[in-house]
Amino acid sequence: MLVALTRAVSPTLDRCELTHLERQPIDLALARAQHSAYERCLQELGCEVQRVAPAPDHPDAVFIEDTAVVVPELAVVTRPGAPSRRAETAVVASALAVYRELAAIEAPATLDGGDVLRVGRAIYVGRSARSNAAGMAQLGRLLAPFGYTVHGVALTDCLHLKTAVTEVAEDTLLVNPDWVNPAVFNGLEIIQVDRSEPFAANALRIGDATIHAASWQRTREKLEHRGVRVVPVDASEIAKAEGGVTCCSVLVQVLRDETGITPLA
Ligand code: CIR
Repeated sequence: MLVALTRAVSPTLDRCELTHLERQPIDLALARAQHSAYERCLQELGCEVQRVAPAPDHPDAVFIEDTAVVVPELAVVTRPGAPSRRAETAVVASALAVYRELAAIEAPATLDGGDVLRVGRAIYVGRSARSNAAGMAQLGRLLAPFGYTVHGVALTDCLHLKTAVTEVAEDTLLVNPDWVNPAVFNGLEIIQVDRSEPFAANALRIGDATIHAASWQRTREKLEHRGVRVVPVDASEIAKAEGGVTCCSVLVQVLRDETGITPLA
């Protein structure tokens, strides 16, 4: 079973962190409706959606992805790069403790989950303004015993690594080549976003389907042409907060047995 942790859209979303975007008005009611539709989409794709406690005073709490990196063997609670976001992690850690051993990124290291892309045993970490070298090194030390290798990836002009690249099918990446060099991902299939849709590289793969923001029609056509099953969702309001479809969930593969819940190896 796949558990998707989510967190409600905060009433303070319009005070979110912004790095590369100008602030524009966010329609809170629409943001909430889109977020609920996203959660329904996760359910329809077979996820058990578990909403953790809301954090109304934390504008960016809906972007739960940044608070944790989960692999089958461990959950690593991050230390987000934006100081305003550091208190978001405690509640997520409690939720994850049900399913995984926990580890944590410790100061002065910083790491945002949005900078971490896992493809098999390769962990790519964006060298962004949010994730520093110490964060990458700590993640590497925590995951090395399980056979993972961490690779730093240079980024330009975008917030997180997963703003620029995500996995959309087995060993197949959707990439914006203006923000990350596709040559870094040697040996993997590459699909490039349509040049007119720079933010279209953020997609969330669930089983044999890929959730993708509905606005990116040209990139969707490219994905479908390559055999990817795309499930479009409206994400206009979180996009104004510099978020995308990966940002709004933390996925945890679990196996329930008679004694309780056990992580899948
Ligand atoms: C931030 O700047 O932290 C939020 N406004 C957006 C975070 C988006 N998260 C993500 O891409 N993983």
